[in-house]
Amino acid sequence: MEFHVITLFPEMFDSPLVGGLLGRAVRQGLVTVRLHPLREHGLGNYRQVDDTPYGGGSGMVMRPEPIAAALDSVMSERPGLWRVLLTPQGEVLDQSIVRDLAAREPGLVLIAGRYEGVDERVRALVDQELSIGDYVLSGGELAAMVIIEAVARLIPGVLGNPQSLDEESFAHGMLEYPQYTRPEDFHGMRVPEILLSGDHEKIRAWRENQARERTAHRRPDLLTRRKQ
Ligand code: 9D3
Repeated sequence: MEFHVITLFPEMFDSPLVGGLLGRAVRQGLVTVRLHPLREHGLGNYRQVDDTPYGGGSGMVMRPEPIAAALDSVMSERPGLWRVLLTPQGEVLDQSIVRDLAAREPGLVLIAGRYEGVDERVRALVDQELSIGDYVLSGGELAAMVIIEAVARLIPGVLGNPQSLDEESFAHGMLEYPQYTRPEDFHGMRVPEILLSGDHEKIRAWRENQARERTAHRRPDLLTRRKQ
C-alpha cells in the first residue's frame, strides 16, 4: 500500500519512518511512503502557499492552487489514490475508519495543512476529511503519521504476529484486560493468584470480566456504541 503526503514539512516524517514496525515494513516494500513538498507548487518567486483571509481575521489561510497542483501531480502519477484532507473539522478517526482506509488500494494521499486552515474550496478536491481527535495540533503532519501507522499495521505481513490483530481490544470494542509479567511481587503488589493457577478457562473468564468492568468504568462510550 502507498501513502503519499502533501506537506510543507516533509522532514518531519524522516525518523518515524525509519524505526520500528513501520520502518521494517517500508524496507520490506510492504508499505511505500512518498512525501510531496507543497512548497514546490507555491506561487511566484517566493513560492507562496498562503494568504490573508477574505473578510479579515487573524492568521493566514492556505491557498487552493498549490494544493490542487500537488494533488494533480500525485494523481496523474498514481490514479485511484483515496484523497484525504487532514483537518480539525473532519470525521474523527477510529478503528473502523482505519479498517476502511486499509482497503483503499492502491493507497492514500494525505494532505497536511498548516496555518489557520485551508481555503474552503480544497474540500471539493478530496474524498474524505479526517481529524484525529478533539485537541489542537499545529498542522496535519502528526495526524498523517498517526493514520499511516494505524493503517499500515493492518496490512498483511506488517505485524509480526497476525493473531495479535484480532485479539486487540479495539477490534472487540473493549479495553484490554490487565496484564502482568515477572516479578510475582513488585513493591508489595502481587500478580493476581488466578493468573498463576494454570486454569486456562478460569483465566479466560477473569480476563473477559476485567475487560468488561474496566471498559464500563473508564470508557462507557465503547460499550454503548460497539459497531466495531
Ligand atoms: C488556533 C487555530 N484554531 C482556531 C480554534 C483552528 C485550527 C486550525 C488549524 C486548529 C488546528 C489547526 C491545525 N490542525 C490540523 O491541521 C489538524 C488536526 C488537529 O489540530 N487536531 C486533530 N486532528 C487534526 S487533523 C489536522
